Parts: sequence; structure tokens; C-alpha cells
Amino acid sequence: PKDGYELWLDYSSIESSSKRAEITSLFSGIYFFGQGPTQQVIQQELRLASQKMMGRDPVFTQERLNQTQLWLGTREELAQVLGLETQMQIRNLGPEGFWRGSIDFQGKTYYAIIGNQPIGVLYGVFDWLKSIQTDTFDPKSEKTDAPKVKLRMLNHWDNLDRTVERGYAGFSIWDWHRLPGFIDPRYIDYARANASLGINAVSLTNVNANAFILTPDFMKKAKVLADLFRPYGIKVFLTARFSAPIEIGGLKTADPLDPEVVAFWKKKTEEMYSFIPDFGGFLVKANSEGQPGPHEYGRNHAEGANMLADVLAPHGGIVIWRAFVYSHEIDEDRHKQANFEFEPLDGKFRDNVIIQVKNGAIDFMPREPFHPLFGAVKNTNLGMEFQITQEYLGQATQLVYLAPMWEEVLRSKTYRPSPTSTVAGIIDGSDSGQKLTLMAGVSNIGTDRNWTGHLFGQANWFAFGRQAWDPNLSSEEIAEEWIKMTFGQNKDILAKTKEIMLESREAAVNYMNPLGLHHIMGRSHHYGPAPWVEGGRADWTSLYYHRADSEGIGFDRTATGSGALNQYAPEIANSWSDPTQIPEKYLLWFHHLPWDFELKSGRSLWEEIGLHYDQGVKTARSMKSEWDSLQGQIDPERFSHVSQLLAVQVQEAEWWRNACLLYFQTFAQRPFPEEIEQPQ
Ligand code: GCW
Repeated sequence: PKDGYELWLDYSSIESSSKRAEITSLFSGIYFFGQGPTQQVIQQELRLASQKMMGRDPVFTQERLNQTQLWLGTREELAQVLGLETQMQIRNLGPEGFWRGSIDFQGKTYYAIIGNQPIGVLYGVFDWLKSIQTDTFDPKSEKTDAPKVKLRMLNHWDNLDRTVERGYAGFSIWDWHRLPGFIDPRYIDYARANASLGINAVSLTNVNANAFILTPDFMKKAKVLADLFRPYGIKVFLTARFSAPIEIGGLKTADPLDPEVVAFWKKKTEEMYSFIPDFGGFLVKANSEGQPGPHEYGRNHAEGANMLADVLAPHGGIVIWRAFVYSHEIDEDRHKQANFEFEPLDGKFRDNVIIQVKNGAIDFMPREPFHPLFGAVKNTNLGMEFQITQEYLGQATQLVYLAPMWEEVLRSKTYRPSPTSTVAGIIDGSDSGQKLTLMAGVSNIGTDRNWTGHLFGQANWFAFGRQAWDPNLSSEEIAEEWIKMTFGQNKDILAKTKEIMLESREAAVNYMNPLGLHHIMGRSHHYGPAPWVEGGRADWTSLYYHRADSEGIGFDRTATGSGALNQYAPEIANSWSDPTQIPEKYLLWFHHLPWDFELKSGRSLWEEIGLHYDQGVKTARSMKSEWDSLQGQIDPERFSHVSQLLAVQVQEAEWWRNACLLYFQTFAQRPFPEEIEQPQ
């Protein structure tokens, strides 16, 4: 039965006989260079794909030129045999770039996949296999590709006891208890899946970190994973708890300027590299939500990050320091805090530090305007943090394809450093000029048989990897690839599934947080609606964010309110300060407006809120009926899994709409628009 375990690497059998013959012939004579671990991985993947697609093993050779159909190797290796400097254009594409296309040699035409390094060959092979799976392989056309972002990274929020913070797909796949002795085969499939997307870094542990990961017992376990992942081009990072010198080092302080503390980290780092010689470095959450950090000692983020950066630098390691900081002790809009703390430190961080910034200033809401740190700093490496796990987007019961959301953020214009700059251009370095670039995604992976809980959660893992490779890819193109690789070539499945995916995120925004509303979900678990949450810490209440009263609704972040809008470039601050000019999707994020405020449609704000919630429910229903119309075309297991979850999603959409509208009506004191289904 189809249980989703194979992910998008299903390699379903090729049905068209002419295509099958063409591919079979290429697999029947692979002139294969090199013997290293990455080469072995390439051979294994080709063997698996060949067996599944054609039911036979591929033939590899290192001598039989007359048998050769397909060349695989590095540029240098090919040059040796072919006696010509092949494919010059990939020379500048870096270690991960590849070229694939046909080569004419001594009167015969061959197909070739060439990388500068073995890892580039692996990426080229995965890309080629994808072209077969998606039925876009054309031996006559060439393709050159290389990643635009240097570190394409998954962040697991996995605890050492195997619970996963914000994980909805079972327990952590890291079986710490049975490591280092037992190697779960799943680790290899995990590495294959990531490498197929070009994901090249992984932080294994929760940012709410446990210092014990930095003890030798755990380092030995992490080493096993690092050794397994290395041939797939994946580097291991760990989270560092800032107070580790106290917890596992026997010191009284974790002050980053204390020589004993520095000595502790230096020794720890050396120990780490003795186990994992290519260890990536530390990911740190400091002085946020109760986590320890440099502030306890009167030091700033740069002093904290640089201390770690200096001990990592001799080993080639880096520090990824998170900008997700806020605290309720300061009576200030939470939206503004990261800029407050990090803007003054611009230029003060070492070159091997990256500040990892969430896509928006609050917290992975269904829709957020881009984070104002993008564009605000000029001499600091900034990395993107997206959340693949759907903490605020229906968790693993809802189908919400996140690529359109990420695309919206990446394409947002920042107007800084130059008038044409975008968020994508800042994080891939093309606008910011930064060399060390990063896109991180908080993983949605767990022990569930299908990895992600909801089958369509796989599409979000997939899309994250694709957008990290190339932040300019469109979410539609990515959806098409994933659907074909997951469900095959059926046109009806493609058309309907694509439509469902592409409308799913806007649907979720509509039935959860339309028109710029945010953070009105259940307290702490963040599941389902709870706009009524009040009491205790203000910035964890819903009232703090929606501010509904008898007059109106929304958070005034203009100059008359918190002023957060001023953290953006003047081009944005000026036009968005005007409630008639700001894109309506961000309206209540920045403005508190009367219930009768007139929107572009000519309707009142109150009516539009009602229509948006109702539209969300309608789309959820049509997603369900669209999917159900595919019955019989999709295998019963996956069909039923998705169909049942979509039924839950429809109920939850209704729950959101009814709860929010009935609650807001207690302030607005107005009837619902007639054309919507009346909430009850
Ligand atoms: O989204 C919030 C989550 C916390 C998380 C925090 C963070 C890891 O609710 O669970 O902690 O963000 O990003 O640090």
C-alpha cells in the first residue's frame, strides 16, 4: 500500500514504451568515475531508480567506452578521458553546481551529468531523475544549475527525549537512546530526501536547547549522524545553550567575556571537532522566551555571538544567532524588539555569524508582512527562518501549501539597500552583497510513517528545499514538480491537486486571520481560534493583537500608535501609513480602524471581515470536493487519508469563522452580511 514513506522519490515505473526504451538505454552503459562515498551514494540512487522505473539494474563501467551512453563525473574527470575541457561554463558555479546535456565525442552523442565536485554530480543526478519522473527529460536540451543560497538548512526543534516542540508528525526521528550503536535506516532516507532538494545543513536539536547535547556521550551519537549525512553533502549543526558553562562546565557564570567561559567554549568546540571534523557550528536562541543569554551579564547579542564565533573560526565553523527576541518586561510593541536590539549592532558581528530572522516580526502567522530587519542592517549577515511545521496553520490536520506564503515574503520589496532590493536579494546576497547566506526551515518531520503527519506536509518540506536552492522559483512550478513526483503523470490529478494547493494558503488566511489580523489562536498550543484569550502576560493574549472595541479593530502601528511601521523603508512607511493605500491584506496589522471604515470594495470593514471568513470556509469546502472527485484515480490509502483530513479542515474552518465572527460581533454590534452563511 502507498503510505507516503517514499516521499517524492517514488520512482514509479515508466509507462510509455518509447520513453522507457530511451531511459533504459542510458542506464545500460554508465561510464562512472570515482570511488568516494558520494559516488557510492550516486550509484545506489541510480540503482534504486532503475529498479523501480524499469525493473532492472543499471550497468556501470569505467572502461568500456563503446558501451557508454551516459557519462557521470566531475569536470576534471571527464576532461581526462575525453581529452577536452568539457563544459567550461560550470567552472564558476562552485562545488555544488552541475551541468547536464549531450556531448558529441568521436562521432557519437552521449548524455552527461557533470559537477565541479562529486556533490554537484549527485545534485545533477537527482535533477535528472526528477526530469524523468516529471516527464520533462529532453536529451537534447542542456541545463546548468547551482544553488543561490549557501546554507540550505533544516532546523529540528527536537528534544533529547524525542518529543518535538511544535512537531505534529510523531516523535523525533533521532533515536538518541539507541545511537550510536543502532542506525535506523530512516536516517539514510532522510538524507536522500534532503539531498534530492539540495538541503545541505541540518541542526539536529531544539533551539530551546539542552546543554547535554554538548557532552561527549551525545557528541558520539551526533557523530554517527554526521558520518551518515556527509556523503549526501549535509553538514550537522547543534544548538548551544548559552548557560552550558554553568550546567555542564561547573562554572558559576556564562558571561561571554569571562576568560573561563571562553576557555570552556574553546575546549567544547575542539572536542566537537574531534568527533565531527566538518561540524557546521552552533545555532543559538538567546534572551528570548526565558532562554539564557548574554543580557544576564550586561552583554549584548554581538558580544555573545562573537565569543562563540571566535572559538569556531579556527575550525571553519559558524554561529547562527536568532533574532527572535522579545520580552514582556519592556512595554513596547513586540513587533519592534528585534530591530531595537539588532540594528544598533549592525557591523559589530564577526564574518562567521549569521543572524537568523523569522520571515515576519511576530511569529510565523498565516500572513505577516516581511520582517523589518531585512533591509534595515547593511553590514550584518542575515539568514531567513521559515517554519515548515504548521504551528499556526492548522498543524498536521490541515492541507496548507506554504510555498505561496514564502514566495510572497521573498518577493517583497524592501527598498533597501537599493530601491529595487527584495527580501530574496538580501538573503541570497545579490542585493546585500553578503557572502555567507542562509535559508533555514523549521522541520515538520517526525516518526510518522509518511514523515510529516499530513501527506501534503511533504510538499512543504519539498518546497522549502526548492526555494532555498533558488528563492526565485515560483510556488506553482514547485507544486507541479511535487505532484508529478508524488502522484505520477495523470493530468486530472495534476490540475485538481495543483488548484487545491495553490488556493489553500489564502483559504487558511481567510478563515483564520483575514485582513491583517494575527495571533488570535488558542493560547500556548496555538491550535484553533481563541480571540478572547486575555490575562497574564500581555503579549501572549489575543486582545493585545486584535484590540477590538466598540469603535473598531486592529493594531495601530503607525506614528499615532506603536510606530513599528517606521522600521521599514520610507517608501513603505509612507504609503502603508495611509489606510487607503496599504495593501488590504496588511490592513489590521498596522491600523486600528472603525467598523464602518470603507474598503476598496465599497463595503465596510465589518462586512469585509465577515466575507473573508466566509470565503475561507467556502474554499475549504471546494478543496474537499475537488479532492473527492479524484476518488478512483489515486490509490485508496492516500486518497482516504487526505479526504478524511480535509473533512476535519472544513469543520475547523467553520469553527474559526463562527468563533471569530461571533466574538467580534460582541464589539461591532452589527448584523452579519446577508450573503454569508450565518455563524452560530
Ligand atoms: O513560534 C514560537 C513557538 C515556540 C518556539 C519559538 C521560537 C522553539 O511557539 O515553541 O520555541 O517560537 O521560535 O523560538
